[in-house]
Amino acid sequence: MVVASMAPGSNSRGRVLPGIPVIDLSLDRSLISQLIVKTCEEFGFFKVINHRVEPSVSAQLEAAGVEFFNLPAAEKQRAGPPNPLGYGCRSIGLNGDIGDVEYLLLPADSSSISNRARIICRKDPNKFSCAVKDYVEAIKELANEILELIEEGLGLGGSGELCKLIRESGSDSLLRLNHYPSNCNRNSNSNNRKKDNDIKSKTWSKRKGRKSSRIGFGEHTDPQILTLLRSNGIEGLQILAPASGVLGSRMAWVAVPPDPTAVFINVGDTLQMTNGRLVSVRHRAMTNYYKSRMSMIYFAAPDLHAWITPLPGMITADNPQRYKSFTWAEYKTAMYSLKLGQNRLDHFKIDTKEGAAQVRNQNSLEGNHE
Ligand SMILES: O=C(O)CCC(=O)C(=O)O
Repeated sequence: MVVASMAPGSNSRGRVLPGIPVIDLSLDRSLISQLIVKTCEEFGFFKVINHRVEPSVSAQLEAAGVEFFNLPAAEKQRAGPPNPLGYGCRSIGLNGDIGDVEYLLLPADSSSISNRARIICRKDPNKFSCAVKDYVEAIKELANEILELIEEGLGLGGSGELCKLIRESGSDSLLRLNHYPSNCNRNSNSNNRKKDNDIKSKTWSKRKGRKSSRIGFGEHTDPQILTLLRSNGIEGLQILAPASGVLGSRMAWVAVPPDPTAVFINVGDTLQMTNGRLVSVRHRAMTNYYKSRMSMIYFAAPDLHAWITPLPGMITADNPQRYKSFTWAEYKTAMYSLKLGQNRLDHFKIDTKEGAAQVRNQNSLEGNHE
């Protein structure tokens, strides 16, 4: 595997893996498709370099995001509340999760973007909507490319099974801009002090010898198929991974070194269409004491009615069906009923005996057709 060289060890914001898996998209296709599947099996996470998302396109969206988050609070609130799309501050989801973050959750289809832009950026909605559309177009291409590579690495050839889920016109994909204000800025604002102290008592963690960071976005897995994240050069993202980088070793929070030129990829819950072969990664984001961080995240999701069911060849006698099939709408309903950190896939788990019986039935049906 192509692995970034990094000094092993740990820092106060999470351990540092000997190497975050890095996939260089300029390398041979058959090699990278194997590497991607391997890293998705082990970590559910990797970073891609030499991708085709132009730096100018990312910079344009980052600038639009910064301009929005710099607006006075009352102006930003006009784009909220997030129900579920729109501007949100501190509250994440519907079940009382709180983080030190403000965000804009946006639709990824062109006409909805234009409509939203009129509320989000009254000064120049056209500029805002162009920045979002250009980025979405580029990052969606990258999502397609990664899913094609995953299909190839899984031996599904050019079946297009995964890609078609996000390509369809009714795809429920989203774009999220997260802004994590620095703690020192926040602390200097006396209006925020009371709220700060409430959050602090829950999330502030004191560590020796340095200014602490806080939970910006609590631990969770992403429900969608694939997540593509790009952030500015400030650290904050952490993944739960084998501490020593070796599968089977103790799990620990691992700090992901920031790289604004790269795109970070998370396997989402819905890739359980691989029957547990690819794992969705638990992750969280911490704030930085001195500098604010901004991330731009594309969640590639299917149509609400899409049926999420194991891909061909993923169910075998040794690996009976692990999860019930579900529609994306059903999965979202389950997600909205749970707290951020709860394991949603557990709600769709099949008892293994039931799964084995399904394989036997399937085999005997296939036998009857021969
Ligand atoms: O902002 C980040 O780095 C991670 C945020 C995240 O996990 C999310 O928005 O689902």
